[in-house]
Amino acid sequence: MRCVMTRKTAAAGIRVLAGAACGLLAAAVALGLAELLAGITGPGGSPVVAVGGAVIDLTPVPVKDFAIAHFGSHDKQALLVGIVVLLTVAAMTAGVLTLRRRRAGLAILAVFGAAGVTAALTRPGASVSDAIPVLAGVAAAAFTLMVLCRTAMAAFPAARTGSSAARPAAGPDPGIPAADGPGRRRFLIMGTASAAAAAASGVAGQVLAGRFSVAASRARVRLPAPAVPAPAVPSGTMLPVPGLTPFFTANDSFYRVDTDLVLPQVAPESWTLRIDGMVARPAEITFAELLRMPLTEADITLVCVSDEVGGPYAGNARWLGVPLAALLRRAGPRGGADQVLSAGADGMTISTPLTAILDGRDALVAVGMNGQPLPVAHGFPARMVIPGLYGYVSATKWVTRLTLTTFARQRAYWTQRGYAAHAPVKTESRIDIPRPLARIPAGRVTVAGVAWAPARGIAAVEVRADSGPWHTARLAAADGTGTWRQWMWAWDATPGLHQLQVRATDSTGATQTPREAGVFPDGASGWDSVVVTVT
Ligand SMILES: Nc1nc2c(c(=O)[nH]1)N[C@H]1C(S)=C(S)[C@@H](COP(=O)(O)O)O[C@H]1N2
Ligand SMILES: [Mo]
Repeated sequence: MRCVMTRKTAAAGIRVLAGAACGLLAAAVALGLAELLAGITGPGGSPVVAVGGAVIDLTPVPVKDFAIAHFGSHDKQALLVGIVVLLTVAAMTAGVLTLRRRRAGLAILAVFGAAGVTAALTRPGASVSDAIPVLAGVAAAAFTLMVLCRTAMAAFPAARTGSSAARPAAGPDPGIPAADGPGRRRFLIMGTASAAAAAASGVAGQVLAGRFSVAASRARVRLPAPAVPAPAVPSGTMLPVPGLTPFFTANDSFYRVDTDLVLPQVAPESWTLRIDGMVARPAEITFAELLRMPLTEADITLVCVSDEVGGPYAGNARWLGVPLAALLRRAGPRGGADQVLSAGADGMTISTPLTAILDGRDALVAVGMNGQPLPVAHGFPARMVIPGLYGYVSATKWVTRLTLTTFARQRAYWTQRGYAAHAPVKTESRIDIPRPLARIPAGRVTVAGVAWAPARGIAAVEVRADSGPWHTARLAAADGTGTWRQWMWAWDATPGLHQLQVRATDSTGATQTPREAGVFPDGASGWDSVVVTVT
C-alpha cells in the first residue's frame, strides 16, 4: 500500500511539474512573439516595457523612494526582476490549473492580456498598433497552452481516485497510470520546439528593435561653436586629492534618473520643439533651426531631488545650448504666465517657475554635454538644464514642448505625486574621502569632498571631528556659481573611532541646515558624516 501511494504521489508530482512547464513555455512563446512584433510596431508595444512603464507611473511615492534608495540606478532592473518573478509564478499556476480545468488557465491568461493591452494603449504616445504584440502574444499563449497541456495529459495521465484502497485486487493497480513512452517523447519534443520558437522570436525582436536606435543619427550631428563660450575654467578647480570626485563628470559616469525602462529614441531629423500656451506667437522649431540660433556654453551642476545627504545623484558638465529666455521671448510670453510646463518624448512633464528662466541664470535648451551631442540617456537630441533647481523641476530630457501656463492651472508629473512645485537645490556638502568605515593610520589625513549650491555658489565649507570645533576647509577655485566646488581639510587623526562631519555655507550667507530631512517632498537636508577607525 505505502509503495502504491508513493508511486501515485510521484505521478501526481510529475503532472504538476509538466503543467508548470506548459504554462512557462506558453508565457515564453507569448513574450517572444510580442517582442518580435514590437520590433516591427515599435518599442511601445513590448508588453514588458508597457507594463513596466505603467507600474512605474502607478508606484506610490514612498515605494519609489525606497527603490531609488535601495536599488539606486538599478531600480529598473529590480522592477524587471519583479515582473519576471510575478509572470513566472502566474504562468506556472496557469499551466497547472489548465491540466485540471482549461477555463481556469485561460482566465489567468485573459487577465494578464487585459493588463498588457491596457498598459500598451495608455502609455504616453501610444498608438492603436501598440496593442498588436500583446494581443498576438495572448493568442499564441492560449494556443501553446492548449496544445502542450493536451500532450502533457496524454503523456502523464491522471491517477484515478478512490480505487485501490476499496478494491484490493490482484495485478497492477488500475489507479496507477501506465508509463506512456511515446507520449512523453512527444511532450518533450513539443516543449523543446516551443522554447526554441520563444527564444528565436525574442532574439529577432531585439535585432529588429535596433532599427529604432538613433545612434547613427547622433553620430552625424555636428555641434556648432558657441556664440557665447563658457568663461575659461580657472586653474585650481581640481584639488590634487586622489579619490576625490572629479570637477567635471564624464558623460558615461554621469548619474541617470528617469522613469523610462527603454530609452526614448528621438531622431533629430524629425524632432521639433513646440512653444505654445500663453504666448503671443506660438512656434515650432526644428533641430536644424535650433542649431542655427546663437548657442551659449555653461558649466552647470545638476542635482536630483532623490539624492540623500551624501548621495551620488549629482554631476557637473559643460553644457551647450540655446538660452531658454531667448526662445521664450521670441514667442512672447503673455502677462499672467508664471510656469513653463515642459514635456519630454517619454511623456514626462516638468514645471519650472518662469522667473527662474528669465532671471539671467544660464537656463538652456541644451544640445551638447562635455563637447559631445547629448548622450541618448541624457536627453538626445535636446534637453533643458537650469542651474539651481532640482532635475524634476528643470531638466527635461528629450524635450519636445514648452507650454507657458500657471501653477494654479497645471501640475507636472512629480508635483501630481506630492513633490514640491518649487524646489531650489538645497545647499549641500559631501565627504568623498575617507570612505565610510575606512581604517586609516594615525597622523595627517586628507578629508575631502564636494559642496554645491547651484545658482548661489559656495562661499565656505567647514569640517569637524567628533562634534569638536568647526575647521574651515580649503576650497578649490570657483567656476562661476552654477557648479559644485571641491574642498579639502588636513586632519590630525589620533587612534580610535572618529566621526567626521561637513557643512557648507552658500554665497547668500546661509549655512547648510543640520535638520535632517528625507528626499520627499523637496530634497534631503542634514550634514553628511562618516565614521572611520584610526589605528
Ligand atoms: N523626459 C524626462 N526628463 C527628465 C526625467 C524623466 O524621467 N524624463 N527625470 C528628471 C530628473 S528627476 C532628473 S534628476 C534629471 C536627471 O538627468 P540625468 O539623467 O541626465 O542626470 O532629469 C530630469 N528630466
Ligand atoms: Mo531627479
